[in-house]
Amino acid sequence: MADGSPDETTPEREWVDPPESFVANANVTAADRDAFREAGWPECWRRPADLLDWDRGFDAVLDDSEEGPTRWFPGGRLNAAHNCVDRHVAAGRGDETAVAWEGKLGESRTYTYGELADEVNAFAAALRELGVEAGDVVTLYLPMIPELPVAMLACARIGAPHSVVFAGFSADALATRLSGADSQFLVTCDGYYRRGAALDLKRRADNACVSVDHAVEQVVVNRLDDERAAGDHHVYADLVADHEGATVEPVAREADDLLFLIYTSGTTGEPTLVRHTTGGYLTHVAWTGHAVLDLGPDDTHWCSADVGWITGHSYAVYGPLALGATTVLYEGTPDHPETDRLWEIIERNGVDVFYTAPTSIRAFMKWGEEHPERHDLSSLRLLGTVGEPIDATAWHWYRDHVGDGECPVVDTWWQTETGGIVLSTLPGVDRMRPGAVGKSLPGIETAVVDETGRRVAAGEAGQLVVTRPWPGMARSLCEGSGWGARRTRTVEGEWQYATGDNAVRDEDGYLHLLGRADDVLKVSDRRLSTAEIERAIVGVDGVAEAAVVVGADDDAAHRSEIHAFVSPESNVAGDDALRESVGAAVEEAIGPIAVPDAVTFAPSLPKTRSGKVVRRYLAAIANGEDLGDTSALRNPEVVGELESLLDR
Ligand code: 6R9
Repeated sequence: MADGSPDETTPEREWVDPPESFVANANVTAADRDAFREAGWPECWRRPADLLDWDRGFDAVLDDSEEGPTRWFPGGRLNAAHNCVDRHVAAGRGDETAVAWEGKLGESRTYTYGELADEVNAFAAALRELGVEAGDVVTLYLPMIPELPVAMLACARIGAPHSVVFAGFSADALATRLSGADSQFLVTCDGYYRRGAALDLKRRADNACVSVDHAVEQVVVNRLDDERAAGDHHVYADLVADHEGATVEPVAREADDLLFLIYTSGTTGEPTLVRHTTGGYLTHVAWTGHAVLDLGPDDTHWCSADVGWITGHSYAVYGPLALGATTVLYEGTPDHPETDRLWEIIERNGVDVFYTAPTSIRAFMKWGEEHPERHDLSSLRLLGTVGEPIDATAWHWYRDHVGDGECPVVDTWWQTETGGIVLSTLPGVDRMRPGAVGKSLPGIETAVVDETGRRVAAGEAGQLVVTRPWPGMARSLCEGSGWGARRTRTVEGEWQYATGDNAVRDEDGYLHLLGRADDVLKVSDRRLSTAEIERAIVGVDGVAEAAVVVGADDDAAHRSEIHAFVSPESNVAGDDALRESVGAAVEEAIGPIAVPDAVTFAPSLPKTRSGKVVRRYLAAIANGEDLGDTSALRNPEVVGELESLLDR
């Protein structure tokens, strides 16, 4: 398995080589990588852009002149739905499967590229008739059902940016996103199943709409039943039936016209709006789908992330469909009805490439290797992970028990803001190092820097920055320097985007990610902000202060635990009633995914002399880790009190 000289087999210096059979057939070879390097930045991005059909060729790869924003592929025009659907039908692939859906109740449904084209056209025609014009934002509040990618592509077809809101978010969270995007159209559904229970999504959507200042037109997909509930909304199935056979000419968009908006969690209490462009984003996800996930038209790809998050946008929808692959969409949870549900789906669909999060892999490990081993997973030829660091033990387990000890594993680092993968190994070119993500992809440059933006030495920790624009970059990052929300700056003439992640580069140049440097929480593969959760908690009567941190994995919830430290007002008891109010407030403001798994009431929270809560200590306390030196705190005694409260 690990080869090379003996010192290379110690855990930190371990190398694992991809199998020769994979290398021989990989989409991107060492020669391709060299050609990419020789072309130089930004010209090297011309070839990835050639993976797409352009209605008008671009005049230049990049315009990063001093005046105005950075623009990728200026002058180019294209349509994302044409690229993800029409061109595959035109190439005679209309009968091949585009979307393979696996429903919560064991039902399955497939859409060929031809069927996808028909429904996308029909729904695009319906949206137009409802008054949606190019540039109007359409909010999609839908669970993992095929109507979600259909609606995304229908929006793309008519040039209306979509804004997908994760179906697990609350009415309040949806309302904030509808208002923030000034979105007057909402596609939702009557409800969906989660852990055996039917959830009423429509009621949440209605509650959100009444608290938005402008009128919102609703389209409702019937997921739970076909009784067309009367109401002041349109029924998706009726709209599609009424427009059956319609053809809507795809609108040619400028390369930097918006394809979609997506809200993510930043360091403030407000959700951060991230906007992605049509040409740059689609180039980036198609290219990384081709080069890193090694996808092509013959592949069945399964990215297990929910389409409500960026990973699902890029690698469950746009990337695989732009490449003409089959994408698997799964509505359920990995342990329902049995803990081998995923392996059963992989076996039945002959999945070639599986892309999931370390948190899921850790759950699979706990459930036991007998589950994957009971299934024939020989169709798999590449595995990927994303969302948080994966340690070497989980990496090996994944490769040994899911990948039969053979499949290359790509650990891919990226963010909502980067649009697509930024750091990874190229599976047919690079050696892998379990526990490290690899290097920047060709055409992308990164560095690890100190607070002043200067590079630190190998082995030293610092913040990961990207030092040159890349096609998938969010629009706000294109709009000039601004160290605030945009997190871009110029250091000694060099442009830098600060990722908010700490990292260390080893002596072989491989990057090891150390977690967030800011107050963004990665609760497994979901991104939340401490400020957003804390604001909801502090809003509860009787709460003086609160701080939240991420703890160990909670198997039942398929994610890491959120641990809240709450300090009640002096005359208020920290009891179960208050604990319940805290949970309810977070559920209402954000949704069940952000509700703390543990609440510890504390007389006060550890603070610096300037009064800032030090979450690092709280995380160490929650996880039973060593605290180190606490003498810089204004109130070091509180740490001892907290530890005794947690019985340590
Ligand atoms: C794609 C996605 C972004 C944050 C990012 C980092 C963490 C993602 C990672 C990883 C270590 C990896 N992250 N991939 N950390 N290794 N391979 O997850 O986007 O939801 O915006 O989160 O996720 O902390 O900054 P997003």
